[in-house]
Amino acid sequence: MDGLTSTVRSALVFLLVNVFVVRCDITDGNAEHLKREHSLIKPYQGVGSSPSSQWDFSGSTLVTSSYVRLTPDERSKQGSIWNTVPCHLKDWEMHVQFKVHGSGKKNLHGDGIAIWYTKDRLHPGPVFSNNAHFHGLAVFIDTYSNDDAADRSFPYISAMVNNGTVTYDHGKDGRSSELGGCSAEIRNRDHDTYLAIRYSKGRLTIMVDVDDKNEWKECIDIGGVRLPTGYFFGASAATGDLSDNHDIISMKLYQLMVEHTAEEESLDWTKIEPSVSLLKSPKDNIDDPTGNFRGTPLTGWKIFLLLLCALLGIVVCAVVGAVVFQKRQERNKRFY
Ligand SMILES: [Ca+2]
Repeated sequence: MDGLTSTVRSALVFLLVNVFVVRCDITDGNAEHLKREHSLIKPYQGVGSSPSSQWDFSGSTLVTSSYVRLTPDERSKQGSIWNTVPCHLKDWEMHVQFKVHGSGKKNLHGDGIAIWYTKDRLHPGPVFSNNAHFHGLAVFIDTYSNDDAADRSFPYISAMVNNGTVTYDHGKDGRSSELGGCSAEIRNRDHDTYLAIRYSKGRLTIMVDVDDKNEWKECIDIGGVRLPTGYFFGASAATGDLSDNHDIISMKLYQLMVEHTAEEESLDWTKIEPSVSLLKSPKDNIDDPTGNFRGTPLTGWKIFLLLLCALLGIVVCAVVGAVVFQKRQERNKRFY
């Protein structure tokens, strides 16, 4: 019995180690790969004020030593902050720590934050205070449901890739152009809230960490996304009739160490046109209440994780069974 228990125990340890290794792979938070020139970190020294500054801002944005407030909790404010250094990394992961808070009651607050990776910077417009016909990637943290008929819960996080030809439909919360999304309770939380955007080998993955559990939860994961190098990272926010404080605490960009083929390396990545080779038209998302792309094939690590979970389940059952069996044996001994 003891032999069996120790075997089960070592199997469990082995599996847990594997889970840990897989998790490390999902969230690359390796400080060595942090790119300072694309990161916005407390206390934001020199932001906006010096010619050598790597970030500048416009509109209602207020930079303090502990947060960057894109808008205060007041009506009709628009603010943004932009990296001045174009990003030439092919594979990257951006971690955004943010805080949305205000005095408005449920559903009486707005509009949210957008995180950008775009060709143009500081280009004001109607989409969370930025240009509607942008080139590149936008991730929206939309706190107000403009569409009365929406069958989803807000705040809602969604992503959009644009080559300048598509207009974000504010009245429909960008539903017709979104690539996927998820609901996330991010407002007026007592703890820190995070969003991660990973772009690697044509795969866009968006994860959230908003429940104070220090773990990423997948929000969007799609392949076939093409984004060039040489674009700019930024963040913007807007308030309308309803408002909130929209604060960015940090934006940390990590380089992902990924190998590319010689053919890929020889391309001029700055010439890539932003696009998504969709399995279905984004307009079909209207029929999909979750806004997720079903039908994307399971990738290697997903299958591995699923198998691992199944294995873990079996092992846990075996351990519990063994313990119950042992307890019963002991009780039986006491009786006789
Ligand atoms: Ca909205």
